[in-house]
Amino acid sequence: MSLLPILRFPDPRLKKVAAPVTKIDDGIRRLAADMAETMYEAPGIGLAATQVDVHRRVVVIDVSEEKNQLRVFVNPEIVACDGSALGEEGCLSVPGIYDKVERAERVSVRYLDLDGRAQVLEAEGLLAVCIQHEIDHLNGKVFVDHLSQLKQGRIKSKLAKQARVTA
Ligand code: GNR
Ligand code: NI
Repeated sequence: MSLLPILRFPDPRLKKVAAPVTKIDDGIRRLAADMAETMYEAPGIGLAATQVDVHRRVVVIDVSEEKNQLRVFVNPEIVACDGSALGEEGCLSVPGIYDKVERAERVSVRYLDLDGRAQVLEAEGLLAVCIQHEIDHLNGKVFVDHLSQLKQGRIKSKLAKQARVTA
């Protein structure tokens, strides 16, 4: 297993739209394992392949307290959703920035597991938020894209300033 470098907003590679996985092979299983290791080490509750500069539709999520309930989603698609709620979000690609985003409260997500079997998961709460956040990444979207232009500008200057002091 290996830790993968995480792209930082506003890296233009975060805007790429990921391609569907056509075959679940050892390369995809290896990618999912490396992404899980990277997510746990960060630490974070989710990671999309886009964030590690791999533009394929693969997501890992673990919202459990004990960090022992890894979920891997290949080609995830929201097939139904309802309700809406405003919740505070953060992102490993936008370190130190947190803001409220409106999301569906409940989602049904269809995806393939690592054995290539089609699955449907009904999610709510933090898991539902995280699934929506990760599918946004696969579509080239970061949570700050949901914020006003004014806030996006402030976030960019704050991150640029951080980058200068840590350089
Ligand atoms: O670790 C993460 N925490 C989080 C908190 C609220 C809403 C979404 C997230 S996802 C984030 C990890 C990440 O950047 N995934 O893309
Ligand atoms: Ni993110």
